[in-house]
Amino acid sequence: VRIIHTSDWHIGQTFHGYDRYAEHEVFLDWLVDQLEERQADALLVAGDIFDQANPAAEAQRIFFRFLSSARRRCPDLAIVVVAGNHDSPGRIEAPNPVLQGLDIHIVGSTADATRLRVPLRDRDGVVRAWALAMPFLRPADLPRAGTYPEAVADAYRALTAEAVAQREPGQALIALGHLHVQGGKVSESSERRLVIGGEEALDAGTFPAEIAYVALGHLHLAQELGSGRVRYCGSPLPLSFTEIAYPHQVVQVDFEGENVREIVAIPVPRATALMRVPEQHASLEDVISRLENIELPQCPDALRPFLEVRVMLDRADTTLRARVDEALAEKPVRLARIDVVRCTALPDNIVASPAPRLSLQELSPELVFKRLLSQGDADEAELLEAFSELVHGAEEAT
Ligand SMILES: [Mn+2]
Repeated sequence: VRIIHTSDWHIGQTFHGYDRYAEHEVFLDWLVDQLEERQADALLVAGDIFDQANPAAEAQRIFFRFLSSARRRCPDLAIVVVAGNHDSPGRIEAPNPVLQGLDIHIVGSTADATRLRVPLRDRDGVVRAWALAMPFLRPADLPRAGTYPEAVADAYRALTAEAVAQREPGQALIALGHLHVQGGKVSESSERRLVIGGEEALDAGTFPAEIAYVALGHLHLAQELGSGRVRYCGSPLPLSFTEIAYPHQVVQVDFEGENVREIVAIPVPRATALMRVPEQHASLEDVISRLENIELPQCPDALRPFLEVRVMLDRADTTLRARVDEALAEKPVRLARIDVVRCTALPDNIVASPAPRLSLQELSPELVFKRLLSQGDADEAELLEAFSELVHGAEEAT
């Protein structure tokens, strides 16, 4: 069988005040083309379908339009979707009564264990593999004893044991997951942490050997761990300026019997460019002249490039925003943010090195809480865990 592995769509993401619906539509149209051309047997989506637990109507419309179009154009395709830490388990499962008969499987929680094993069929309708559809596991859903990674590893062991008992010889086991594997490269400003105040990363070796391929989501950089068997496909769109250089892709995996035959990365065309001008922070005069001379092709408003302007100032400058706006007035670009670093006057023989400062959007509630905690002498681990539960609770309620 042939599967396409993708994750971390974050439909509904607001990017520095701009929506990204048009970009998501371009990506999902492209994805349906790929599924059809490549004659994929299954699409596996490893979490963070939506950016928020309570996605806007337009975000949901885009998702359902995709499901409908994929179903129409690829009648034999199985679609398996698991919830990520951004998704609400209950909300994402709500349409299941309608989707059940359509070979579309959305798994938000582990409440119904029978839904965690999905048969994947080849073109002739023969079951060739099983998807182990493990959603993001919330700390509150796991046994209190032991650490978070231990509890998650136990859940995978139990699910794999059931699948091994159930499968016919020659059928591959393919696990999904939305979690953090040790050694994975993180993108600090856009991945919301899974567990606060404790160890959250799993060892790549904890996935049982019977699993041929582990299709992961959560980390936004495409990367493989554990000799290629354990893989993050990465997000299809850059979700922050720190992800500009990522090779955004979906992953095609072919299986022969119980094993992987071939893995191919398929680059995702970028509908909207993310630009940093200049590459390195520069003085305001320098920056303004570069902005005035920027050449950009015309394109639809909703797909105009996002721009981060990088300025180094030695003192606050109240004209900054107005001058940047003026320089960009006629340009087909969307100003996303102005990143300012301060250089204080230093003796000539010392080179000023700008300290990066976090913007309000990059600060998470957990980070603020952690910083405040570090000023006192309270028991950090316990308070962080309690705070994390409150934050998760609040996110689900909104
Ligand atoms: Mn994500």
